[in-house]
This record gives sequence, structure tokens and C-alpha cells, in this order.
Amino acid sequence: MAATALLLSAAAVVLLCLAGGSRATNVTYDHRALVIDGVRRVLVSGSIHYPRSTPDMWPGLIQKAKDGGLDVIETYVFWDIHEPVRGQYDFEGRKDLAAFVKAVADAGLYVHLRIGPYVCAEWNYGGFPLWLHFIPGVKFRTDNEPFKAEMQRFTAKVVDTMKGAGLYASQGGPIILSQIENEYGNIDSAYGAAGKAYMRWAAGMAVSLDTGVPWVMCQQADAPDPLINTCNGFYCDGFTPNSAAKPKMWTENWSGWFLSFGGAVPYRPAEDLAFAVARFYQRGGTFQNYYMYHGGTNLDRSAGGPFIATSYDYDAPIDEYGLVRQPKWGHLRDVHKAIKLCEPALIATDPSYISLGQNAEAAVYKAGSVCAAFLANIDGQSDKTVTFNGKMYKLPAWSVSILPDCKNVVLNTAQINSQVTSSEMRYLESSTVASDGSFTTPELAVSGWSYAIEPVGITKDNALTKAGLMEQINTTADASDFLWYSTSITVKGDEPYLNGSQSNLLVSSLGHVLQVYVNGKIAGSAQGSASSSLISWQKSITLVPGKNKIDLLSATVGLSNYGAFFDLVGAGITGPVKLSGPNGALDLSSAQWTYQIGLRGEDLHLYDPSEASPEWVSSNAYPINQPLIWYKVSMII
Ligand SMILES: *[C@@H]1O[C@H](CO)[C@@H](O)[C@H](O)[C@H]1NC(C)=O
Ligand SMILES: *[C@@H]1O[C@H](CO)[C@@H](O)[C@H](O)[C@H]1NC(C)=O
Ligand SMILES: *[C@@H]1O[C@H](CO)[C@@H](O)[C@H](O)[C@H]1NC(C)=O
Ligand SMILES: CC(=O)N[C@H]1CO[C@H](CO)[C@@H](O)[C@@H]1O
Repeated sequence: MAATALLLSAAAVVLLCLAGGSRATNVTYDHRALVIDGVRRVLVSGSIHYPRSTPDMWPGLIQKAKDGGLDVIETYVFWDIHEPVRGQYDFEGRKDLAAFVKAVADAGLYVHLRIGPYVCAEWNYGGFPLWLHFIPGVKFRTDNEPFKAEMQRFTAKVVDTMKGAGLYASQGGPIILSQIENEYGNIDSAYGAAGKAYMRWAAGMAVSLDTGVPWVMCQQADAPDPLINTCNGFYCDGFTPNSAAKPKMWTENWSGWFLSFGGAVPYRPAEDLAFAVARFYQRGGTFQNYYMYHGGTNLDRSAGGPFIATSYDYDAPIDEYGLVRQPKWGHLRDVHKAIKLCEPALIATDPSYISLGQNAEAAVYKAGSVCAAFLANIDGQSDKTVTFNGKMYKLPAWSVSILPDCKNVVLNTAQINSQVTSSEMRYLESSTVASDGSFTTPELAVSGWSYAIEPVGITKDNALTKAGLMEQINTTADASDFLWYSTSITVKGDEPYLNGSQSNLLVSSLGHVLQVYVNGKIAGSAQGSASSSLISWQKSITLVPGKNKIDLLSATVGLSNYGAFFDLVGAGITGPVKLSGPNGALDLSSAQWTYQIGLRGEDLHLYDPSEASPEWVSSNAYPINQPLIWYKVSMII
């Protein structure tokens, strides 16, 4: 009897533990904070986007975020990788969203799931799959039935996938928040009344999916109830939500910035970021998110554009390679600890503000026996000494001091106490480094270089011939970055656009990169930039009597991801393309053009190291003055 009873009670304990592990968490909010199981919480969040690293890296990144004092991991959901072909879903490997969310749960952290499904995110086409552009009658991000139907279907698919895996807090999972749309308030005026109708529809559609946790809209001042409108920016201390019933939340505090090709490598000092964070909690904030906490890498062809770099390091507290960036990571960890010491006071009451002189301010959270204070010097130049509660405090320029007991300063944001260690890149032991910085590494040289020639112009059987110039994205559907435009003209020698054998060739392109070939030889190249992708290329070329071939290679470098009507910006050579001389001109814009999507080397998978192609030539004598060449080297480290 006794033994049976013992066994039974052991079984009951096991059952209780299992039930305890998946116990539903009740997430609501009030004007001060998110309320989790009836308790207001002060939360620190950080963005880590699952497809910008590999599943092997996820647990380590999440642990470093936890060690850095984070409570929440925030990620966007990237529609294009989950539904590359309409109706065919992919949640495998780097795209395994549920596995990522579970990895966060395993570390004991919460998740903020920003579904969008428009995400911007410096991601190709803002995260939209290209097929969406070809849905008849579709207009992105406005009150348009075909668009709304697709958006609702995908959003519901993500919600169902999360529900199926039991990942919402309401089911005992880690997801405490979800986002619909993204920074739409920055651009909605361009869509007029239809934009407002769409925004309200998106909010209602999200709520109808019944996740059991609150939804937010960031940068949307008029987000309808019950959605929480939140702030994105470098500083959000001045932000107020649109209802006295909503908490002050910061969904994107930019820890640095993204890198563009040709742009400077962004840098934001740890002290300034720490100042912004402390100011936010000082002025009533209770949830802030680092965008990014780990940026990672834009793998494959996922970088947005034009010209967003493959590195998405973002100067974030965890660097592109998954290593902590000091002193940023350590200093912010210390800031988080100091803020958490204030949590009992922060959740107990609203702040009251006391002026400490010009550009200096105290915020005091006092309720019963708990008291926390933040003292800020918002003067960017000079240090100050202020008097607070009868005591003197020295405040460095542009800094916040945190006093969890209203007396003792545990941290000032301008003073970094955390150990400063920096990682450095080193050459392999056996490398020899020349005075100009170039280096040779015997191990690498051993494997040797090989090359493969890419032919100029049309080589594929499925090339298409048509009168006139075609926009590139409509033509390639982003199946490749490359589109060949090829035409030929027959010259007698006395044409008005000729000056002897010379003619001036003009090529106008929407971008992003152009190469011009005349009779198989390179005549020139040009590129746009991150701020304007437009190209107008002009040069004198030599034509020969008889047939002349003009081949133009246009390349995209990441499709646009931001702005009203970003999908209609377009790319490629839309004209005019014109020959001109002293006595006249010949407009080639409406001539017969032959089009080829992609390069031959792409069809042959020359970029894939696992495929051996006979095209590769191993040689120490590399071809020079050849227009288009693939080069390959294998590195063994
Ligand atoms: C969830 O919490 C809110 C606020 O604390 C409370 O009003 C509500 O009854 C709770 N719901 C459940 C299902 O416990
Ligand atoms: C693509 O084609 C559509 C339909 O013909 C047209 O409306 C649009 O302007 C074209 N260009 C781009 C960039 O989408
Ligand atoms: C024609 O070519 C000659 C010789 O190359 C040059 O000097 C002259 O400026 C050109 N004329 C025009 C109108 O381009
Ligand atoms: C979208 C947004 O909030 N942008 C702000 C980011 O921060 C900079 C610098 O404070 C502001 O100039 C932007 O308006």
C-alpha cells in the first residue's frame, strides 16, 4: 500500500512539473508596463534575426544576450525565405523559426515576434517575396484586396505555426508580444485615405488571429486600440504613446547603423547608447529593444538595397561573428543591472521630475518604502555638479546617473567600468606581410587559383527578343542579379550619327550597375550608389563598317526595401540608349533587343564549391584584359 501510494505521488509530482513547464502566462499591459501574470515588468530586449546567423550559432548568441542582461529577444519574420514560391512553405535550417523561438525559450528568455510581414530590415524587397509583385492588380501596403488576402494568409500561417508548436505565452511559450506592419506611419501619408483604411484593417486582422498576447505597431502614432504604438529611433525619451492606457515602449533603439557598399563603417559609442537607454527608463519607459543586439550577415542574396553590404554587423553589442564587442556589451550589461535594481520603484509608480538647473533633470520614482532616481545631464559639452536631496552629485556631460535607493550612484552612463578587451584579426602564422599591408599566405597559395571565362552577350537558347527596352525586375523576377540587353546595328559609314568611325553612345539606366560592350570589347562601366541608383553613361565608341554588336550588362545589388511604392522604383536599362554624332542621332530605345536572364556561370553553378565544373582552368597565369571572369580559390584553415 505504502509503496503504491509513494509511486502514485511521484507520478503526480512528475505530472505537476510537466504542467508547470507549459503553464500559460498571462500578458497584458497598462499605462506603465507590460503586465506578466499580474506583475508589471521592466524589460530589456535585443534584436537577433534568425536567418542572419546559423542554427549552430543561435544558442551561443542567445546565451550572450542573456549574460548581457536581456530579458527578450526580438526578431522579424522574413516572408520571402518562408514562401519562395506561392503556397510552398519552407521552415527548415536557417529558416526554422520555431526552433529559434524554442532556443530562446530554452535560455529562459521571452520573444517579441515582429511578423510584419513587411519588415524593411535592410532585407531584399523589404522581406516580400517577388511573386507578390506579379499577383494581378496587387498594390503593396495599402487598401487593396489582392495584397490584403496574401498578407493575411501569410500572417495567419506564421501565427498557426507558432500556435502549433505551443510557442505563445498564452500557451506556456516564450512569445509575449507580436508586431503587425512596420514603421508604416513614416510613409502612410503617401497612400492617403486608403493607407489609413489599410492600417486599421491590419490592426483588426492581427487581433482576430487571437494569439492571446498584445500586438504592437511601431512608428504608427494613430495605431488603433488595443494595439500599442511604439517608438523607433536613436533616442526615444521624448516619446508618448497615443493613449494613457498604453505603456511607453521602444522597439528599435539603433545600436549603430547598417553598412552600405562604399559607405563608412558605422560606429555608435557605448556611452551614447547607454545614455539613450538610461534616459528612456528615466522618462517612464519600461521596455526597450536594441536594434540590433547581434546584426550578423546578409547571407545568400538577402541584402536589401540598393547597395546594402553583406555585413550586417551594425556595431552591435555582439559582433557579426558572434563575439561580444567591448566595451559596449559590458557597459550595457552594467546599465541593465543598474536599471533592474530600480525595477521595484519603476513598476510601483509614475516618475516625478525635478529640475536640477539648466539641462539637468532628476526623475524620481518614490512609492512607500521604495525609491529610485535618475539624474541626467543632457548638456553635450560640459560636466555639472548638481544638488539632489541635499547631496552633491557630479554629472559628466551627456550622462545619466542611476540611484536605485535615491542616494547612492551605482552607475553613470559616461563612465565605463567594464573590462575593456578587444578582439583583433590576425594573419595566419606563416603569412608574410609586406610594408603596404598586402600579405601572402603559403597555405592559401598551395590550393591555387583557377578561373573560368564568362562569355559576353547572349549564350542561352531561351533568350527573348522584343522591340524596346524592358524594366529589369519585371523581366528577371529577381531570379538573378544579371540581365543582358543585346542589339546590333549595321553601319555603312556615312550615317549622320557618325564622325568618321566614332559615335557618342549614351546609356540611361535605373541602376544599379552597368557594363557596356561594343563588338565584344568592354567600352566602360558605371554604377549608382545607395542614395541614387540612376546611371547616365556616355562615351565615344568606335564602330566598324557592317554589323556592330552592342551588349549591355545590367546588375542589381539588392532590391529596394524602404519607402512608399518601393516596389515600383524599378531597375535596369529603361532608356534612352542613343548614338549621336555631328549630324544627327539614332535612338536605339525602341530597336529590337535580345534579353538573357542571368549569367552562364550561374547556370553552371560556378559559385558552388561542392560542384566541380570542367569550366575551371587552374593556372598561375591569369587572363588579363578579359571582360568577365570568375575566379576561385579554396582556403583551408
Ligand atoms: C490577465 O491579467 C489581467 C491583468 O492583470 C487580468 O485582468 C485578467 O483577468 C487576467 N486573465 C487571466 C486569464 O488570468
Ligand atoms: C512592371 O510592370 C507593371 C505592369 O506592366 C508596371 O505597372 C510597372 O510599372 C513595371 N515596372 C516595375 C518597376 O514594376
Ligand atoms: C569629330 O572627330 C574629330 C576627330 O576625332 C574631332 O576633332 C571632332 O571634335 C569631332 N567632332 C564632333 C562634332 O564631335
Ligand atoms: C525614425 C526615427 O525615429 N528617426 C530618428 C532617429 O534618430 C535621429 C537622431 O536623433 C533622428 O534625426 C531621426 O528622426
